Amino acid sequence: MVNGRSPKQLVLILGDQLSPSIAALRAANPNRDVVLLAEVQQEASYVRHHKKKIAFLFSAMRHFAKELSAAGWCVDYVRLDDEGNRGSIPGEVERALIRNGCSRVLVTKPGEWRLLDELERLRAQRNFEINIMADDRFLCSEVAFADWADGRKQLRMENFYREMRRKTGLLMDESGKPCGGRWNFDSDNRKPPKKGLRIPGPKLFPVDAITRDVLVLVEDRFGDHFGVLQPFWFAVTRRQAESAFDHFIETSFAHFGDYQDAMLSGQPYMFHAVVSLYLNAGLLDPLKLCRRIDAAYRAGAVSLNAAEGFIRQVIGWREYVRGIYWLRMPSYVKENFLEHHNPLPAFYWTAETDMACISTCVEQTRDEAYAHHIQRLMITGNFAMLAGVDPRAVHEWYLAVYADAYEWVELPNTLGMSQFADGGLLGSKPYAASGNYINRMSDYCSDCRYEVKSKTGPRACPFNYLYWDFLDRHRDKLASNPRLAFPYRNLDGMDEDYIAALRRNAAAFMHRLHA
Ligand code: FAD
Ligand code: DLZ
Ligand code: SF4
Repeated sequence: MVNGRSPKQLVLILGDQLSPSIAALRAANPNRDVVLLAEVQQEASYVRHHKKKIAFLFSAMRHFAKELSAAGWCVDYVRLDDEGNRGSIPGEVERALIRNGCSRVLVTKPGEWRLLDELERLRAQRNFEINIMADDRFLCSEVAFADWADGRKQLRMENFYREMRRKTGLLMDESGKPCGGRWNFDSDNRKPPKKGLRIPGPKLFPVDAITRDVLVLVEDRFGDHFGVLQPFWFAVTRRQAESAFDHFIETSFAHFGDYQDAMLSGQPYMFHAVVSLYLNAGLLDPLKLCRRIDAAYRAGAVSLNAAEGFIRQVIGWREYVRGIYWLRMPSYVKENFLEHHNPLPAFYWTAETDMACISTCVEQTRDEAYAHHIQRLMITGNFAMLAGVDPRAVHEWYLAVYADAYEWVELPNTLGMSQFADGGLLGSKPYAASGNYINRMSDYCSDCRYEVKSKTGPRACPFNYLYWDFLDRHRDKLASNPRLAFPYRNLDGMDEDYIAALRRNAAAFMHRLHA
């Protein structure tokens, strides 16, 4: 207290905290405190983020600052090219404290362990008062997740998800049972793509003056980062993000469930919502979206399998991976259960490969900073695991290339779900698949140099021999997994000469890959 009044506080809002009701703003006083938003080199380059991701966040930050000012807050906004910008969040906090005559900092807990650690160090080194508040934009707090996990032999998303359904009442009937008598309709959500589907795609927004400035800045300062910057059409305000979600419900949601796992060349978005970047930056509220879907189901406007599929992703997977992240960091990022050490192939950056599925997904990632879940899991993720790529390199790629990527959500999805590097903590089996799966769920194979039906030989699909070689070389770690009993039975039924041919093909392919 200064002269009987509370001291002026600096309210730090990070680039993915663009929510007007975020904890630090709720605890602050607009008549006294100063809000700091800072564009800094370090956050834009600790991995070399996709140009579209940087432009999206800088523009959304600038728009959010304008909205806060209009709402009466005193906002101190630091642009990347402002003179004296120290290039890091701690550096800008120090400068802003002095500039604004503040004596303490209020911040909502960052979404990445790295930045939390930096703020805690700043507090210790400079003896600043930094009040780090829990991020309550999630349904399940870190403490509640740790309590849920405590004492369980196995963590499984499905059990966690059921608790979240009970907690929220989403898709629950009056007697406390799940609507439709089942918790999960995933088995209805695996339709292969049909030719001739009309796919509307996400809502595209025009570039305004704020975004135009940001695009010039990003091209100038991050021109050598991965990705194509224009055309740029992302929503950059809350209102736009809400209208992007309305557009999804009106145009795509009817097919969302059925074709959730389907992939088609030239159709990066299929019937997906394309809202993860808005949710993760704080422009959309996850529970509000789920309540709308729940209401639409109850009004008979959407099918149960679509509604349940969407709600499961948001209150199930999204919350579950965050729980795992904070439960297991900082050691989680180092896990490497399968002892994979190969470098990431160059085609993850260039798209130059004869494998049509990979080149399609990487080109799309380069152009849009987006790939849907099955493309991330079963194409680029699956290949990296079959090819024995170091999970840390895979993680850094995913963190850099997608507009929705922050470590709390990206790391468990990559390291746990897609690379099985946590040995089955997050999911019960490795998502490994041969070309057969890709052929069933996409049209990629029809335009590929390789033959998806061939298992060995120069034209054989690499996913085929790499898949069997993967199971063969990890027999000691994976054969006892009950969910892999079927493929191991198949492997055991193959004759030795055939297995030797698979191994030879895999070794030759890996040799060419790293030559
Ligand atoms: P939709 O398919 O329309 O789903 C609706 C919403 O559900 C999404 O917006 C998202 O918020 C949520 N959701 C769905 N699946 C997941 C999941 N597995 N984990 C968390 N939330 C989920 N998602 C991210 O938000 N950021 C990431 O950095 C990220 N990295 C991933 C890396 C890998 C290797 C894999 C396999 C998945 C990753 N995901 C990530 C999850 C998922 O791929 C994206 O959330 C989804 O593709 C976003 O597109 P959408 O908004 O169109 O989602
Ligand atoms: C991702 C990102 C980028 C590219 N730039 C900034 C920035 O300049 N300033 C900022 O406050 N936040 C940025 N972010 C988001 C942060 O990296 C994010 O808040 C942390 O990784 C924690 O999730
Ligand atoms: Fe991918 Fe194999 Fe199909 Fe080619 S044949 S697109 S490599 S799965």
